[in-house]
Amino acid sequence: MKDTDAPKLLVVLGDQLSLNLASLRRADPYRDIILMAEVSEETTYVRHHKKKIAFVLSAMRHFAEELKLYGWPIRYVRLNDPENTGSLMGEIERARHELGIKDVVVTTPGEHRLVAQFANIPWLEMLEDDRFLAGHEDFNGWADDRKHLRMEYFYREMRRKTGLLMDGSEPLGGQWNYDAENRKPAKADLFRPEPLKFEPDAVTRDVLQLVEGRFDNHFGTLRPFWFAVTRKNALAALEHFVDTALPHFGDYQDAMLQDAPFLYHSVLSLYLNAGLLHPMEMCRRVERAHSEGHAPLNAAEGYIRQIIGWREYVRGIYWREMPGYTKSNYLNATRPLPEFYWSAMTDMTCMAATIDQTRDEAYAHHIQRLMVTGNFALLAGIDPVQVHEWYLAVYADAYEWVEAPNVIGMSQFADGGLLGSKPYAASGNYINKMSDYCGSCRYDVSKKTGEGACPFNVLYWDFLKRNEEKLRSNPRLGTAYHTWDKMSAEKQQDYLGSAAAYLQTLTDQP
Ligand code: FAD
Ligand code: DLZ
Ligand code: SF4
Repeated sequence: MKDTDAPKLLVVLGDQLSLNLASLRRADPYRDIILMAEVSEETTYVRHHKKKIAFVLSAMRHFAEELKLYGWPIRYVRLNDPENTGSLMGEIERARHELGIKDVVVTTPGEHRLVAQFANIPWLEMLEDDRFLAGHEDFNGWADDRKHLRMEYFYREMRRKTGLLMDGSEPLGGQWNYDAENRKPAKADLFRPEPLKFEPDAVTRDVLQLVEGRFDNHFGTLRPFWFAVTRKNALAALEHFVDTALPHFGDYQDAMLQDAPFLYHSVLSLYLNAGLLHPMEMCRRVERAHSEGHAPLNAAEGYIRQIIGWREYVRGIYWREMPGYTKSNYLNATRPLPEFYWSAMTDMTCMAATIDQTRDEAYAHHIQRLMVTGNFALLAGIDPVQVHEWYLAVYADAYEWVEAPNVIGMSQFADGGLLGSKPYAASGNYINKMSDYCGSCRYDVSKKTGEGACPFNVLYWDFLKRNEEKLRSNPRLGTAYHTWDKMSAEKQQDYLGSAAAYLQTLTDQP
């Protein structure tokens, strides 16, 4: 029998930095002890971007200080502590032993990898992570009796459930989704707001030194480091986004400009995923901006949809499909990830710009992730496991529960269409329409085949032909296959030959 009055060890992970965390709500500060541990297993299970490690460790240290101010007893283990065992499990065991505590409580981790480690241990209790708006039961209840799990229908349920942008039982403005208004290409003279940037304080400066010393061989530029590492500053970043960028968020959501890495995006995902912001408070703030006349409906609806729709939906898919999901490879893609995903050494301006920016900021916005680096990997037939590991490493907001469905499902179609109804495959024409990349590219976006043709053009048709058996029956690709069928055999051969020559250059690379 459990002694309910015995002290407990409450473990708080690096992406659980929320005062309203389930395990903290359950705890008694006069009896229990919080454990937070910086451990090499978490900092190296993929070679995370240096900025991501610095963000998580500094935010953990600030959060521990905040908890101390509230009077919580804390055992905080630093990465360089000589006794550090290097893993969360090791640190839990060590704390239990040294403190003489039997029972451990943790809010369920966001990644299956850790849940598997923590499962079936009699003295370890995992509480549901209720910082999300749809629990597993809610999602499964919605998904169980459906043939197709389409985000749009899940999103409508979430609008009803939360009451966000609702007019009684109807969506505000009469439409659920204003995406059709959100496809404006970027103009060169567009005003470009920047996210709110913060000077590193003494705690962050210490962490930066640690990261410089220990993770020099990881991808990414560490300085300048400007992320918020406290809830107070993350809230300031939210206010800044609402003031400066939200009104145009919808209009230019899909646009890309070479020297504007953030455009009208919020750059808040890293704070939200680490627990410094709560999804509902962000959505309420955006809803208020609309009701006060500061942001149009297409912007507010578009933003809220990303959070209560896409974010919750991908999490639901992840937990429904794990553990097998991250190994999915529906299209049997096997090509190794080209080295230029790390070096940015490629003549394709769109790829070089997105990868350069990823290296410098640990950030790229959705369309860059989906339609540039993701699209290229899909068209070139890169092994989805390698693509998944790249995305998990390089972005400051990357945790497997949100990254894997976006990569394996949305971007690589490796789940065979469970998440998206068709592959996000596009030729150079799409990138040219939505960006200013092509003007300064060595490749010619208007050239379809042969020397100097845009690789996206060449690979697009090769991708469709290569995967014909699996994709031809997809109704959303009917027009594309119809166009292919109408091409002369000579033209088709021209495409396939050009693609083979281009793909050979990838194979020949070191
Ligand atoms: P904004 O454009 O300002 O959007 C607002 C918020 O909506 C984001 O902060 C985010 O919390 C949420 N959101 C938007 N789209 C999605 C989505 N598709 N799935 C989940 N949440 C979404 N998001 C991550 O948080 N972590 C990842 O590791 C991640 N990997 C991705 C990989 C690929 C291949 C793709 C296509 C998308 C990925 N996304 C990921 C989703 C999305 O690209 C990022 O959430 C977004 O770019 C973060 O920047 P932002 O805060 O400026 O977002
Ligand atoms: C991402 C990360 C990193 C880099 N380091 C730590 C750490 O040292 N200690 C910790 O508790 N958490 C860290 N995290 C976040 C975890 O990896 C995250 O909690 C799991 O992946 C579950 O989502
Ligand atoms: Fe990218 Fe092709 Fe445009 Fe070059 S021409 S920037 S490769 S889409």
